[in-house]
Amino acid sequence: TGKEKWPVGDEKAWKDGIPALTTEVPSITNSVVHHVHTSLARQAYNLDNLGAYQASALSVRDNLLVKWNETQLHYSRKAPKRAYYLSLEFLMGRTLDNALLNLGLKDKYQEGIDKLGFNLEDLLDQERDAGLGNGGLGRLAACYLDSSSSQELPVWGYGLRYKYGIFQQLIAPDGSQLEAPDPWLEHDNPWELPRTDVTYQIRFYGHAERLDASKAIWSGGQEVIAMAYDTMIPGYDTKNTNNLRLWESKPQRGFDLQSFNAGNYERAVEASNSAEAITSVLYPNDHTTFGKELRLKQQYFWTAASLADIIRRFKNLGKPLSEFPDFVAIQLNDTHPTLAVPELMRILVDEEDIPWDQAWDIVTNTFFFTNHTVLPEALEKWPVPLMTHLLPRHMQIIFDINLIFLQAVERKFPGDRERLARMSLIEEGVPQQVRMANLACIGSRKVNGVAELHSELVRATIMKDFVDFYGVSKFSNVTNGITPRRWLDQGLLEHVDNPAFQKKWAVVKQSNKQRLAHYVETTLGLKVNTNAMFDVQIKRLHEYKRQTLNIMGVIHRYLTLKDMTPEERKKVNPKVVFFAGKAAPGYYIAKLTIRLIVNVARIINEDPETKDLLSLYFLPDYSVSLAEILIPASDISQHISTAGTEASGTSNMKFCLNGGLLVGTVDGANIEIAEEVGESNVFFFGHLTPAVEDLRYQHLYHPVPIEQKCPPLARVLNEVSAGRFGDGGAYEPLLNTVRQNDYYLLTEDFDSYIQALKLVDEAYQDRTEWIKKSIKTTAKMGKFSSDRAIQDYAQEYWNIESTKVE
Ligand code: B1H
Repeated sequence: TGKEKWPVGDEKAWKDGIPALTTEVPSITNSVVHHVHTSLARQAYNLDNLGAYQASALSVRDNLLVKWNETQLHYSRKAPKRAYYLSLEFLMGRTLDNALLNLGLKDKYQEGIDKLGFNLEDLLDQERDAGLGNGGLGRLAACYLDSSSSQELPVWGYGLRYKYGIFQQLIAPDGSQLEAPDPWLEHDNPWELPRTDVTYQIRFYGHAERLDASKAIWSGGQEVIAMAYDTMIPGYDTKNTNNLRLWESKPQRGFDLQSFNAGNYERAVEASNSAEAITSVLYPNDHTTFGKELRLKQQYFWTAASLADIIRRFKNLGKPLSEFPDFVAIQLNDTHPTLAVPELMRILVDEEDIPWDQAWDIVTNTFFFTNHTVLPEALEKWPVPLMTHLLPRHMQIIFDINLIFLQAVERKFPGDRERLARMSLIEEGVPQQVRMANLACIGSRKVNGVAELHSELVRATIMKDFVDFYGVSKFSNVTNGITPRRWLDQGLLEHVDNPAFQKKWAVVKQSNKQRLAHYVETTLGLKVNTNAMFDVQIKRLHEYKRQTLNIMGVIHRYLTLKDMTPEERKKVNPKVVFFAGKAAPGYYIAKLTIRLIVNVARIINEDPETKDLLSLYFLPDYSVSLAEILIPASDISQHISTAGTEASGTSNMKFCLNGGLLVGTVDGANIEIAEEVGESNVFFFGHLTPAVEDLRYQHLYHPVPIEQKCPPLARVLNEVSAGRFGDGGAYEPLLNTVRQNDYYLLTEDFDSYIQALKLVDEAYQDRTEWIKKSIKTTAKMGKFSSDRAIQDYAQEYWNIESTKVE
């Protein structure tokens, strides 16, 4: 309204007191020194890089807060429809560098910090990654926040403030992965604003008593407090600065007083422990569900707190709840926040007295659901007994939703019992289970996949019955994107054929390779040949992503080199292969793959006959920050999932944006990348999605021994078995996944994979052609900006408009 009353005192005094932006070098140095003295209580003589980083971060934070405050005021005055992105993961990485870039103040701060006798790059390196995510799904959420601010869209993120993010990966002497906790909040986090005044009480357990056919009262049980922490999300070249709100769990104030009164101090402390446990750690099982009560608690705690916050904000508008979907859109990032569907029903029906059908109407016009994988092991199901125990009222609501829904299905497809069983929210069995993807689908206005092929597979497989029921228009596609701010590391073109430009391009690539080589030397103490082709595969370790295919290819290359005469070797182009990625702590085969890679590296990097031509590095503890070093340094990167298994992939986009070419299968967003950059600039291989099912069937019922099916791969496996890379027996379980059954079809794709790598070698021989390919690739990547993706969501799904802060 612009007519807020000044709460106290003199309006002018308030207005004059609003801090201004700090944008010039003298005021920047002043503000950094100010923070050294007042916030850190230190001085020039006892300031190290960490302290200087903290003071600089606080100075930048002051700038962000000026914009953040203006943005929030502007949004509440304008009251536009808002969108909320609910994600259990936000893989933000570091903030300072990105904030400086988006504020347009990097040069000024560099200069200011220089004046104070520090080096900005060293300070940037002091920051810990915010690793609140597993991989692509969490990083996507972070890119979407960046784009929402940059596109001046009123979007907030909601997630959990895990005390420990994704584990730190260490490599044991025998080459296997060890996990250590990630205490990322050990030093104060300058980027978060604790909101001790923004809290909600969240109930668990207890009992639900029905009042009539739809309404009930949920009471008793245990309550914990959700407290908000806000993180500023700056946009690029705009004032708009959105908010990411993360919840921390805390024990109820005066928790379990009875125990205290009875003198049972230990029980009281236990209650406080269990409340704090909820947000203590990120679950590291990417693509697999674990069925643990604590995970379900996380999901409810987060969705309930977020909804309470969203509803409170909506109510401030003074509108009736029937208009909720006109002012609020909520995106469900995978099925993890699906409890928001029954939770909103509970609030509307039980607390707001809205009739069931009207409430359902509000719910199904508010939510939107993104699916990120069709792999069956990733589809979330929760045991009915667990849900009944933890969330008795939600379980009732889910049964009620199910009953009404199945009646509608029955009317449309009379007598089709099997269809009803497939579409039910409840999977029969001992115990019964709640199918979260079905619940997310029927509770949402629209459902989308994350690349064209994937969205097609969603329609054809996991959501087929729902497409029959609702019609196809509810199911569409938004191809993923990445923010060019964080992931584009070099300038642009127009000058593909300009030799001077090509030369500059090559120089940039070369210096990026040197930066990576420097990193490897300082962290692992190993020297990297920067004159070689850099070949990179970095992603979570997973059988479907086929790091195994890559390492088998490396061994094959090594054996081929060993077979050559010295004369023949002279014609070979040197190559360095990099791997990085974490394995879920309980994923045995994935961990064994890491161990094999590390031990193969030890042997071949020491072989005097071949080490100048082929070397191999496994870089521990992959993270956003490490990706920022690896990606710009690549000549070629590998995205080699079995066709139909990788929903999209987003690192493929980051590599191509940085002029790295791609060797990959016809899968996920690889397909759309090739459409954009031209197929001649992508190295495709392998069977296509429609063939996969048949091949798996053949493997199961008409197996052919690997010696017959793929002799070169059989040879590789035999060398590993025979102990050429250390303890052969250790790898048998991994090798057997290929020898027996071969679910991910390595034996089917190995030959064409080796062929594709050969084409890569040949193309790399003609360096000018290669550079042209590289330039063209970067130039054609516009489609994969998350700005485009977020505009798709804003227009086709959320119906929100940009709300610029002037
Ligand atoms: C993706 C996940 C995922 N798909 C369950 N599914 C998780 C599933 O903790 N969990 O339970 C965590 C993560 N992650 C990835 O999403 C896809 O594999 C990529 O292909 C895609 O690019 C990315 C973003 O859409």
